[in-house]
Amino acid sequence: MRTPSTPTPSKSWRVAVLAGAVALLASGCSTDISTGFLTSDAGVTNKTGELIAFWNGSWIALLTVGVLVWGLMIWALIAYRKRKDDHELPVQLQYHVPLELMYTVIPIVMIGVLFVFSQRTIESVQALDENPDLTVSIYGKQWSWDFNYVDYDVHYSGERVELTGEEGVADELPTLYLPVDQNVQFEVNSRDVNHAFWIPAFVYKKTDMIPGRTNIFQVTPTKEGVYMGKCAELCGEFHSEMLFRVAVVSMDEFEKQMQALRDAGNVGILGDELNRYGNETEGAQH
Ligand SMILES: [Cu+2]
Repeated sequence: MRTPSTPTPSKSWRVAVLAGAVALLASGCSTDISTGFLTSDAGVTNKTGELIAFWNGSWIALLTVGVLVWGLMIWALIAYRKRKDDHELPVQLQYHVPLELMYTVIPIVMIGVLFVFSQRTIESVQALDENPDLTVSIYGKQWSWDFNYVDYDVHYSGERVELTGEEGVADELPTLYLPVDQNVQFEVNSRDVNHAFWIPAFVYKKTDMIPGRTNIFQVTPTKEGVYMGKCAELCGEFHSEMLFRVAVVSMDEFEKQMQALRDAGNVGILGDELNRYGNETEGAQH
């Protein structure tokens, strides 16, 4: 019961909450329905197109089923509610074989369809070409990244960037350079604890970085630009600052960057010898 002294939420308060929610949604998601509200587009890599198509197909199918099921539930609640003076049990339907077959077979078919599409997409996205154009070996470490450009025998060793909230900090993030339209093999590893290598705009996140184990995937970036990358596995105190940037650049620019690393003396590969536990087998057991 509401006493007169209890303030009721005013209309403006409700409008403010609604406006806030809309602003949050608008800033957090792309508003483009064709990408399924993902902050990417089909042209970013050779694989984003099929991943976005799979995502869109899945959520549209699932939402359709959801709306149908919720609709039927609400309809049944209303149509078959208990009426006044109605004290009879409704018609009982246990051991109704056709009905039970229906609600067993339909979900199996639905899961089967999702399974086939998932499997097809996974196989295609994880396919490895025997001769990638470029190999980068990447180590996650508390709380930054080492990038090795294996074919060029140069490396870049990142350091954690403190997020102070001031402008310009993003420019200091470790940057992974990738040449556009080249099939890149990523070999990811960890120096200490589990991390995960994630470039959200590439719409692909399978690559856990596990000490003592090399995970491999390939992707061809097809659109020049700067993308954000991050660690996607809670890995300790400064996990949130384990960030990097990915610059997809022309081949000319890429070669220039490789030369710059060589000129800076960053020759050679930073391998397992820098892992916290010395060698990878030992590291895996900690
Ligand atoms: Cu991490």
